Amino acid sequence: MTDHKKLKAWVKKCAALCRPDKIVWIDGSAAQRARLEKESIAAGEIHRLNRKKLPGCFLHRTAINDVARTEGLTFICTPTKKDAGPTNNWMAPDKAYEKAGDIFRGSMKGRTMYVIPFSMGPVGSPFSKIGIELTDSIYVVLNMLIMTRAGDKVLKQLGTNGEFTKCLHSKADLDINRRLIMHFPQDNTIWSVGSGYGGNVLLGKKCLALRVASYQANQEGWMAEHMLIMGIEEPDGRIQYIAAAFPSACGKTNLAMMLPPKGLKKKGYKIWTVGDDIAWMRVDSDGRLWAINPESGFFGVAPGTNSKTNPNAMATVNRNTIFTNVLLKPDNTIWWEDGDESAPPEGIDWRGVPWKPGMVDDEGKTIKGAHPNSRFTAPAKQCPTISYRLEHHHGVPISAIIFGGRRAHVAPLVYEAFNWEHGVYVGATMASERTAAQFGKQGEVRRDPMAMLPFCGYNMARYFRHWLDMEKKLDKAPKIFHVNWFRQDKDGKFLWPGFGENLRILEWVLDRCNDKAGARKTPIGFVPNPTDIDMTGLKLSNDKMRELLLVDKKEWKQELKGQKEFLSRFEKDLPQGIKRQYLLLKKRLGV
Ligand code: OXD
Ligand code: MN
Repeated sequence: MTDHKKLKAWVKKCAALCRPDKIVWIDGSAAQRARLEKESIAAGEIHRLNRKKLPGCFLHRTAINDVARTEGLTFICTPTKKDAGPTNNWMAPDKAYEKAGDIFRGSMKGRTMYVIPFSMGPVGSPFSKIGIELTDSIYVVLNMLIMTRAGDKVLKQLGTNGEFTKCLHSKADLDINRRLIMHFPQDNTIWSVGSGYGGNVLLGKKCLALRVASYQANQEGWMAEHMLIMGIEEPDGRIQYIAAAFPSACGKTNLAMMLPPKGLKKKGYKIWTVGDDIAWMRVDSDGRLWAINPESGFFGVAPGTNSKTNPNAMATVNRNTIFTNVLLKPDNTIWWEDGDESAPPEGIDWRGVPWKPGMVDDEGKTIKGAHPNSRFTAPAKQCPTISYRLEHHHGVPISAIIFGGRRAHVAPLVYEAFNWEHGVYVGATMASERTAAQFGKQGEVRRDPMAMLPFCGYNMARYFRHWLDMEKKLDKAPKIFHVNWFRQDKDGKFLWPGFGENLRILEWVLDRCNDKAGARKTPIGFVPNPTDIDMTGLKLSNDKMRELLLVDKKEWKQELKGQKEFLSRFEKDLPQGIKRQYLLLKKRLGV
């Protein structure tokens, strides 16, 4: 097992609190995984899917009230409220340990506690971090085995006194009133209790790789970001990498795995997927920003994923995948809305209830077969476009950073920030319409700086300052862009086809980085002229293109008000650079 005294003492302490019947250390072997799968099937926690059509695949259903991240129950437990900042829920550490401790107490009686040693990032990379998750859920173990590098090799790397994040999880009784997701960045500790939903319980992901890591990154001078990483290879073999931040369920997975559109195919581009959700970035000895994807799997949204929107994801999830909250078909395969097939005549819905297409609830609303936030957990290495550099300890150099949101209006298809400081302002003020990945009213516009609003483990004003400060460390800072694939016309129709066609915009982005493409200067940044984007093989009227690239001063003056209101939440802590950029934008808009 391990000779790490602190680790053993901590496991013992947690066991004394949770009182499991048994403790099992996860070794990462196929044999142990197979045993756990059997046990989990017997307990009714997972269901084995059609072995022929979906080999190695399982279905899991969460509790009905446990289908998305619960931001209202997620806390940053720093010594002072100010350390957590105005955008986080805060609880004093003592109180948080006590409150969650009451729920953890005895919660694992009659259950097994699994000890999962996991590495975020390739095992042994100087940029990786090790965590140990204790959990009473085999579903969590099986997911962690996909999403992280886990098992004995990590313990070996940890040695006898290596640092690790202490992650404690118990389903407890899955009662929403006894559910808490607590982060103690100063203690390098995460406590999650009362939930079984991925984002709340796969503690390496949002909790460690974003909330705790963002705090550590600020201390240590690097960046932990909610970003996909992808490579774009030109026919001469040169690959340039971009990192892009979009709020949850805004298409990061689709973009990271895109196929070049027909019209651009002859240019010979190839896309490489490095990551679809999280980027850890730091300045390397060449003065450039380098990124690793700390994960080894994808935890993607199923509905809307199909052979048109994301053929590579479809090819990834046809084996060794855990599906959560999708519809079960009579042939023991699965289905979700806006997938490849039309609805089956019958099935068992995500709640475990018999389902037929067109069924409505008491209010007359269509009952979905799969939950809108239903997910697949799939090994990254199964993705046909996975980059060989996923396992490289140094990761990939980043040429451009892209921010994006889901905005029906205001934000043009793409624009480039004037400089790093302006780019940080663009990221700090970005906004998006709410999706199914969060509880709350869908469609509502919320400011989501750098797509990190729910994931920043410390005061966001300080996070902005950290972003601004990174420029000083960089000899060659990536250029910063903003995209919006979701702009609509007057009738509410999307103007841009999206998906593979987005490569046309990435091409412009990279051409701008290489001083090869034109643009016009607008008050909000450099915007391409319609002729600056290669539209070969894509029919889109000039009017549509003009509308997509429009910067409407009236709308932007309104937008400026929203930005000001949001930024005012940070009061005196707002860094000078952000204030300056606000004033410059105001001036450029003639306000
Ligand atoms: C995710 C999310 O699951 O952002 O990646 O919610
Ligand atoms: Mn995410």
